[in-house]
Amino acid sequence: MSDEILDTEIKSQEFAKEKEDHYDESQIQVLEGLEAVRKRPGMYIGSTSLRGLHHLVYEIVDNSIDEALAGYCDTVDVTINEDNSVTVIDNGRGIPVGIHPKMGIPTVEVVYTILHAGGKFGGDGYKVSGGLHGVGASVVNALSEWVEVTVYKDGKIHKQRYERGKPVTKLEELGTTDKHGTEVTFKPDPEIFEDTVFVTDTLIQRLRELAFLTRGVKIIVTDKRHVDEEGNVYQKVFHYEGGIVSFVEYINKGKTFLHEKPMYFYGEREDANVEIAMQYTDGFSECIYSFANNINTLEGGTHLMGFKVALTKVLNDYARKYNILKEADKNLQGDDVREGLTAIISVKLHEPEFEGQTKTKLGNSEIRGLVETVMNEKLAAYLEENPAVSKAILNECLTSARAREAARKARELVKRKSALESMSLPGKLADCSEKNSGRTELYLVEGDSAGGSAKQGRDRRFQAILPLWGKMLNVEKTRIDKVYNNDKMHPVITALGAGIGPEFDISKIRYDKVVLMADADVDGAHIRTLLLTFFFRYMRPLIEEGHVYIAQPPLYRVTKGKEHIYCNTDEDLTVAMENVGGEADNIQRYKGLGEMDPEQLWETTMNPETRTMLRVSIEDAIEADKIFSVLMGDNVEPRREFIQQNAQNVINLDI
Ligand code: 1YM
Repeated sequence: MSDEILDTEIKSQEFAKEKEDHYDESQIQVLEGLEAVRKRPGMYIGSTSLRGLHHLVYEIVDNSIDEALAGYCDTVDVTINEDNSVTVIDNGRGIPVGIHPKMGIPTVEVVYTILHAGGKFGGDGYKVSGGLHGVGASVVNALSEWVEVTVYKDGKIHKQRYERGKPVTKLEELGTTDKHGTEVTFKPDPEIFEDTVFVTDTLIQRLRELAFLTRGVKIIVTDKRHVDEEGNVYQKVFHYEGGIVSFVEYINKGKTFLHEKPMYFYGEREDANVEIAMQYTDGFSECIYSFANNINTLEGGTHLMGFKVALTKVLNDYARKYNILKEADKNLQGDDVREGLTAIISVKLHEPEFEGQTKTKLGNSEIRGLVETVMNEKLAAYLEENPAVSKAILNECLTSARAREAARKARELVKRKSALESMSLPGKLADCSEKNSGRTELYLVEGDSAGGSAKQGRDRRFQAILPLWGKMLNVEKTRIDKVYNNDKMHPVITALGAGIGPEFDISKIRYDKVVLMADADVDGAHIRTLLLTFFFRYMRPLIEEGHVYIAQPPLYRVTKGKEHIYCNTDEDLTVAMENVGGEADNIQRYKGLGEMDPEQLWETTMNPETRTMLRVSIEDAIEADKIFSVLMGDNVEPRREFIQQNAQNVINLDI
């Protein structure tokens, strides 16, 4: 079992082999190891922000998932306790408690106190750690105020407690049990983390993803901090017998598909395996997500490359063979065969190499061949066996190819026209005088009248205004050629000057910030959602790199004598009323931007010194993708469900 591997991992640290004394020399070195983690936590968990905080949970859960992958555990229970500690329980073999031959202390203590010893040495299973993951239990221990580990194994219960990485009790035998498994509770150290309050949604999303990626494992998430009026504790259970097939079905809920069941392909080599699930929809966006050892490879890599290359080849070969593509026709391109496709590619391999800016790009070259082989064989066979489906898919691909050709022509026409007219910026744009200063801002403003106020109120050196009017296009239901020619979208595209879709080039954007400024009511929210959908589908890097903002015009103005206080929320209003001292002279509720004069608009919403703006970010692209298609797509039923489920979260329907 693991002792052997533990040995090799620990060897380099050359510990003295003393069995009796708990605090011998080796232990001192151990504690120095964890001290290093406390000094530079970022090196081990990426950051000490919320992201790092949640990472602690994933680190412990990963050990349970490894145990599940090794075939010994099928249930993982994650509980956020009232005090913001977290308990993770699995029903696996339990961490070994016997004295470690090299270290002379119980193996569980080795796992929790020696840096890197808690890594993945999961028997016959694949090493499922990589990137930031897998730094292990000892890192969580080092960064926690306290940790308690309880092991149920061989009929006995053992427990040990640590504080800031150091054991404060010996491993104690507490009694007998017929259970087996490991239970760990830890409380993140407020000396280390900026914020120690877990965000339920963040944990839920990752744990759901893990349940999809680990077929058959039941992950139960309980948040004891959230109890409803009837006294029920918040709980969610994720258990998917379909694995990544269920994942695709989950993403595609609310879409119309071209074939009933997602396709599923599996293949393996000695030290790696690949799973692919995919389903075509009649939509226009491409939702392809790749994972390596359960880590979302946001920057793609060799597995994704293999998938894309093989997909294009297999579909072209089939289309040629059955004369769907005629001799004179050009081959289908990658974009054509991926339109409307939802796919999950999940690979497991022994020693993943993660590259790229965020270390989420898989570098192992051998994986590309494996994925290509699996696709070439299995997808080709699927197409042969399901001719009706194949025909429907290729039809969509051909339509997509034609639309792309039409879009290319439309773009060329626009380019030529603008070259002739020399003025290519939209007529309604009030541009700023500075160019590319790194602080320029483009305000997209709802309605001509608010646009007028914004034009007068702005600082024209660096703030540009583009008024938008009428009904915006819902891009979720439109193909790229129509988007390009649309009279509502076209000004936005040309004002930004960086193209759209596959040709979008972030380095060309003419403004550093794009600010959506709409009324704080339902119509304003609709316009914001339409614009965000557009940016998400056609200019995603703009959001990913943090250029998109939402202006926060005030909801109220409280006047007392000559003093005005602007409030963005009802809570602010309550505070303001308390602070003015005595009755306020006047409380104005703003229904729209139009009610503010240019000076007020500047002061409250546009002046960088005094305004608040929300920066739009994509925490979870998969979830965002799903929500956009549910909210803006064709099918009404999932939208109704979404609204019913989320209505209780809406505090102020006017926002
Ligand atoms: C709530 C956290 O840590 N579960 C867990 C961890 C281990 C085992 C089982 C395990 C692994 C092996 C053999 C093996 C670990 N053991 C070790 C080490 N849940 C949680 N469940 N027996 C039990 O890998 O061969 C490290 S993790 F090193 F002690 F074997």
